[in-house]
Amino acid sequence: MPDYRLYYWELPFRGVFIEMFLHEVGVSYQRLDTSEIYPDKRLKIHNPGMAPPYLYDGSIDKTIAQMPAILMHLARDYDYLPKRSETHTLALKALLDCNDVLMEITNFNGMQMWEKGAWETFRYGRLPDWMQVFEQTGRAHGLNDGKGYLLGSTISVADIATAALFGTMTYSFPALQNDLEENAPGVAKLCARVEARPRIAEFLSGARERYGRDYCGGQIERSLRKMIG
Ligand SMILES: N[C@@H](CCC(=O)N[C@@H](CS)C(=O)NCC(=O)O)C(=O)O
Repeated sequence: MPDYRLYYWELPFRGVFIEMFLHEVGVSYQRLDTSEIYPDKRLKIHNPGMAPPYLYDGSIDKTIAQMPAILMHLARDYDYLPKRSETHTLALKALLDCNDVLMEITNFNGMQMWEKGAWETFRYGRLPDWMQVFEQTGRAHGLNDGKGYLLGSTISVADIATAALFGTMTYSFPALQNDLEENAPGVAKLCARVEARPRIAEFLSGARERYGRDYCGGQIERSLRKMIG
């Protein structure tokens, strides 16, 4: 049995990307408190990493940080990467795009709290553009309203990440569901299909019971909630 340990906060945010993937491929893992590594031991582990999430992989007896790197590692091991070099690269790009959206929606990981003007520029400018980036990527690879995946006819890590991004965001902030449906209708349906995959659905139902609509936590979540109303 593979030995994985995920160190993350008791929140969905970046952790849910890894948890959804681990459930999709049906491997078990332990979820551990970040304080076991972060911050005191972050330089003492193999492959030091600045901040959670961290994934320990017993098969290499090492720990990996950075959400996109963790997903690339798992996707390679479980054959969830597209085969062609362009779509393989686009899978990495999709993970990096997801992480950029997470950074932007939290105003650069909570560096500053949201204020109305800046929030509206993001919500009605960059966020719809991001949604369209995913939609156009999917359409270019055959995603339409009810079938297909982001990078072709087979599910890949990019689909799990896309659903972890927009599915979690719209669950935590239901008002953003309309934004997604207007700007990225194919992606909205893709998120619902990925979330309905049996192992993912079971995981999400437990996680949503545990965390409710919590998203990224802290003052930045309070600031986001104030903006979205
Ligand atoms: N780029 C990193 C970002 C890591 C990150 O910012 N983690 C947040 C939680 S999602 C954190 O704990 N930050 C505390 C810190 O940076 O000291 C990743 O994708 O994993």
